Amino acid sequence: MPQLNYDESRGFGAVDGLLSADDVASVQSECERLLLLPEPDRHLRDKVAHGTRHLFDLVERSPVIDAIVQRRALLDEVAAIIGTRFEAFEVSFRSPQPGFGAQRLHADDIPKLGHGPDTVATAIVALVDFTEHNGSTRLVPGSHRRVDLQRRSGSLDRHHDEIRLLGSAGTAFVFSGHVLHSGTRNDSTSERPALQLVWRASPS
Ligand SMILES: O=C(O)CCC(=O)C(=O)O
Repeated sequence: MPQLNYDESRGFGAVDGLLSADDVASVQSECERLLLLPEPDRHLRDKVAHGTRHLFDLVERSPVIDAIVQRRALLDEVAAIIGTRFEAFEVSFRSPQPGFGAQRLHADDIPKLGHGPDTVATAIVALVDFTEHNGSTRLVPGSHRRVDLQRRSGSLDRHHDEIRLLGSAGTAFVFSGHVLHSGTRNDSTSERPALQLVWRASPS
């Protein structure tokens, strides 16, 4: 049985050191390469010149990132949230520049009404240290068990129980997709790049 970090009652966990410093540098350079592609070679949804830069469909576009998404330590955490049968639904890169990145608290799935297993798991893999000030992800612990809060997805600017996910570059923050969470405004002087991964449980 693997040693898991996911805390079921709070709806999240962190895998410290999922990526080594070399891995972080490789992913960063892959993303920089894709951000610099000429327009005809870009993905239609990519946003390379926005305040928050995005790249999409990275499993198909980068073997380096594909290999990271397959790491056992990550997939074990996902399985603890949504069971052992799942597929990656979104593998993207999100990088708010200074002054950008604020979002409302939201869930990555519709409100969960019943007591059955969660159906969506999300991971944010930090490509720089996540600090209080550089647009680190926040979440509301336990909100995956609060339908009243999930129904307010996209409408809350803040919640008194919210916490920041802080850690070193290479940490993977893994949470139930039903947990209210969001990016925050990057008040530092550098970009805050991260991989954003979402898995869905396969229908049984
Ligand atoms: O980048 C982050 O910190 C979280 C982003 C997020 O939750 C989203 O874009 O839906």
